[in-house]
Parts: sequence; C-alpha cells; structure tokens
Amino acid sequence: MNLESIVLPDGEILYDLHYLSETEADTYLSILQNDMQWEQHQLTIFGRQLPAPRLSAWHGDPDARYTYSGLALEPHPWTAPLRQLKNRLEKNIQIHFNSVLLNHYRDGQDSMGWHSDDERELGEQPTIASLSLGGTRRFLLKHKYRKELAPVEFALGHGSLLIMRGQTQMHWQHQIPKTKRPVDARLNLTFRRIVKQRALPCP
Ligand SMILES: O=C(O)CCC(=O)C(=O)O
Ligand SMILES: [Mn+2]
Repeated sequence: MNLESIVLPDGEILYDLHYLSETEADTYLSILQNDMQWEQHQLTIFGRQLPAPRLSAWHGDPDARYTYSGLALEPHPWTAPLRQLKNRLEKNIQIHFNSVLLNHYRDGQDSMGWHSDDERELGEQPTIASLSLGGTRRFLLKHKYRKELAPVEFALGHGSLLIMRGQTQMHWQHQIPKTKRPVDARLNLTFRRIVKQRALPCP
C-alpha cells in the first residue's frame, strides 16, 4: 500500500491509485457485480421521491442502521468478499468499520450529486474509505463556503482507494458527475463506521 496524503484546507485525503492489483480488482469487480442484491433506492430530495441515479447495496453488522436522504437502511450481512476487503483495510489503516455502502454506476448517466457524508450516525469526524472498481470516473470535492478555493478532482480508477478523514465531511462536499463519455460500469464501496443508531423514522 502506498498512501499519498493530500492536505486540503479544512480536510484531509489519503489516496492510493493502485491499492488492489489489476488481477485482484478484476476478481472483486466480477464477484461483486454479480453477487450483490442491487437495488435502486428511492430518495426523498426536497420533499420529492426520486429514484437514485445508480444502484446500491448496504451491508454491515446487524446494528449498523443508517439513514440518508430520508431512507432508513437495514444492512444485509457481510459476504465473504466484503469481509475480506474490510479486514484488509482495517489492518492497513488501523480503523474499524462496521458497514459498507456499495454503489453501482451502470454507465455515464449514473451519478451521485453534491453531498457530505455528515449524518449523525457517522460521528464527528468520520473516516470513510472509498474503494473503486471498473470504469474510471471523476470524483470532485468543493468547499462548502470558501468559494475562493478551487474544486479538487481525482480520477478514481480500477483498484484505487481514497480515504476522507478529519474535517473533510464538515467542510467539503463531493460528487460523481454524469458524463457523456462512454465509460465502463463502475462499483464504489465506501466503508464506514456507524457510531450512533437512530430510531427508524415514523412513516
Ligand atoms: O462513488 C463514489 O466514488 C462516491 C460515493 C459516495 O460519495 C458515497 O457513497 O457517499
Ligand atoms: Mn459520499
């Protein structure tokens, strides 16, 4: 592992372009693409219900419940390949994770809008480890209120690892924009630690 540290104003990123070898990344990509129960979540955005522009799957310890965009997610259990990746990451970066959100971007029209992973369940300064497989996509970060700061961009390729930590979620938003360029399908796994469980919202 060769983690490069990128210190942002009010945030910190660690990045390894080749965390997994090409062969390992190929294997995980085909296993995960086929084995997960991919769902298209319905998100509540500004009071409107909209299908997420991507497929997702949430896995983790049974008590790692997570709420985002009005959605209460009950985790599916760890599968062997997910647990393998989690154990390897925990050993490498000495952080404990109890859940992982998988996103499947089927083509360039699948995307994720500007957001911070700042839900209360993730605690004050969450460390989020993001592993990418498949087609390379642009990952952009912008500061929430220091408009003079230029956006920061990464090309997240097959087998790359990007870690956001410190105050990054408090002060920065990130996104995966749509692209008209032809791109291969991409999987992204964000390993997280849920520290606080909230009651499920009333219907
Ligand atoms: O697909 C990515 O690289 C980002 C995913 C993400 O930001 C999230 O799951 O919260
Ligand atoms: Mn995110």
